[in-house]
Amino acid sequence: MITEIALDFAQEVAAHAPELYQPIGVVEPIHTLDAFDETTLAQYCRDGYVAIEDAFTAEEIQEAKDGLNDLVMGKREGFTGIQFESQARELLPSLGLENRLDAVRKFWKFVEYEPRLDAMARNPRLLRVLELILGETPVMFQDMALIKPPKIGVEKPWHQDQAYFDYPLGTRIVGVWIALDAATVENGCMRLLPGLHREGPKLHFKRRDWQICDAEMMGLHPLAAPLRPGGLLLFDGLLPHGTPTNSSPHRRRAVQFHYRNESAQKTSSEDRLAIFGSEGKDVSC
Ligand SMILES: O=C(O)CCC(=O)C(=O)O
Repeated sequence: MITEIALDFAQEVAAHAPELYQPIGVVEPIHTLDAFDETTLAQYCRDGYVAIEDAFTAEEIQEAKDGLNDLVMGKREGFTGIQFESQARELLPSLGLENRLDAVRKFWKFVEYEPRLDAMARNPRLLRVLELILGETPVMFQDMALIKPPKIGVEKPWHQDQAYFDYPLGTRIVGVWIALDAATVENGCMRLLPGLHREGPKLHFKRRDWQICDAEMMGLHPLAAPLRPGGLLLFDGLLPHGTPTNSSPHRRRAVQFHYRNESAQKTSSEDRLAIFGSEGKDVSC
């Protein structure tokens, strides 16, 4: 059965300065999830991230893409977590149902509707690595996918993921970002700043998104994390990261899951904003 998808479009946002995402080098991935060991864990703790090639097979990646396609084609009754790119307003009517992914900005809360994406989040090889990092049973608490379609994919400004989550500082949070297409410097692969998670929380401002001030990030020296399809990036909830626009003709689909340690307790949004929020702190950006 096909259901009608509500057309929710993202707000239009200003362009970013290209030099905000100019990488000085690229990350060096390890090969396969099974290769993640104590040495890799030490590297993760020091740098705040680890990239892993060939974490998922070509079949698993195809299943995930098919899952996203079914979501945007309206094949999952009751699913509403889709936002389209603001620039897709004109494009969307001309796209057939099967090409609608090329207009999507983001999906969220899909695992309960799409078993193939749920299976990805519960992959045992991935959960073994997460348990090593978290020191406890991992609990997935957020599922999301930023699609960054060709030509119109917008920026995700520099931020720390923990600024979005109501968990107190000290909670172990790991983001898992999985490439479904080749993620390249040109089509908007991840940029990150190795080791900066150890500097702790940074103030976030409402600008093009809930983000770290451009002035604070300008002139720093990010690495880019190009990945083949099936590669993934694991990163700490306090690691500053972001992605530029995709003005290339190539797709850059990805899904991400966030995990916490099982015993973590929630905090309030007020407590989170007292740490990460800029409001009332007499600072400008
Ligand atoms: O997929 C992207 O472009 C960025 C994702 C990201 O950094 C996030 O949502 O935290």
